[in-house]
Amino acid sequence: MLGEQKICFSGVQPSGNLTIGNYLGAIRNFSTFSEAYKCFYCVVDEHAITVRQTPADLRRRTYETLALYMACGLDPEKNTLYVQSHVPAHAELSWILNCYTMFGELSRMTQFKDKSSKHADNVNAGLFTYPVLMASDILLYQTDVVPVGIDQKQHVELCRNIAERFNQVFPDTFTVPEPIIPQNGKKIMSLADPTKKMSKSDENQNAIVYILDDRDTIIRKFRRAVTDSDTVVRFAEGKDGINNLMTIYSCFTGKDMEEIEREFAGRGYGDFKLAVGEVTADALAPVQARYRELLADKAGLEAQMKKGAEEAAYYARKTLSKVQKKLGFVQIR
Ligand code: ATP
Ligand code: LTN
Repeated sequence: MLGEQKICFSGVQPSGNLTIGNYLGAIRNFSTFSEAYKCFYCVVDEHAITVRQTPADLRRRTYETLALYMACGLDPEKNTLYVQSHVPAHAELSWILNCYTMFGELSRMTQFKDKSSKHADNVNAGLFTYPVLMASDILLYQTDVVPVGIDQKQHVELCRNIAERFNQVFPDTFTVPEPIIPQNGKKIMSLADPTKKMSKSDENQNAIVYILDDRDTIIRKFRRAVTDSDTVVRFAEGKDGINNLMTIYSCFTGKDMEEIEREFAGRGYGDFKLAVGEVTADALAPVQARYRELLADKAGLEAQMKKGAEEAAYYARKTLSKVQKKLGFVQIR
């Protein structure tokens, strides 16, 4: 809470092209909070460098992620949209919270285990303390709700533990946040291996549908999606590929699983895959058009970054000063 206002915070890494998993699990839901909450949506570039990035790509993707936020319906007048590295308080609080986070709890994070096996040549300390920076993002704004996909639930729970631990020593410092996970779309699976999360850093391009893929590419990728040897469109255990496609279809059409089963009764997987591709392409077309306009205006995006960073820094400073004072750091401002 900030005064009377409830706060919503979330972030996306500019670590690759955004997928329909990022869209359905997170970004699409962000605008639903804009009326009832004060919302902060951050492009978390400092998180992205926990794995190696090419500087020119990171820079370009930072602009692109901000443009996509706006293209997905986030009005910069109603939401604070900004870039993490533009607000130094994130990194400052992160150091402090490192000293209130246990080695054992960080060792249990499944994302750390996954990423350290994927990047075995670069298991850096930042990859390990990643969730502490994420906790700092959230706690700096006295956040009440954090809309994320289910893969981030464990990190939000750790953030709650850090906040509670700190509040026990220094009462009333942080609001303890709740994760908000969508019922439908919380974990979109890879099209190539539907037992794995669709991830923007997957090397197999056929596994991923990007928000910015053109219509033909989207339809082709869905046509190639791995399913099973059955032929009936039915949501059931053991049918991971079809379950995933039905979930995507349901997210884009609003239809529930029974309606979808009825709609495709007596029709094969081919028809169904084509329909999933078409509804996805139709839903993404307006986002893509708006995105292109926004990205063409680089100066406009920079002005937006500046305004967002100033707004965010104002609130972030307040929490950081309060924390520093409580800890016994000498205040000279
Ligand atoms: P990477 O693959 O590089 O780890 P990521 O896409 O998992 O990246 P972020 O860009 O930081 O990570 O994720 C942004 C948001 O998208 C988070 O809230 C995350 O939970 C959500 N998200 C990511 N992938 C999926 C998915 N496949 N299904 C649903 N939500 C997802
Ligand atoms: N770790 C998140 C991205 C992220 C985030 C946040 C999400 C960084 N800081 C704060 C919510 C709130 C991920 O999706 N990989």
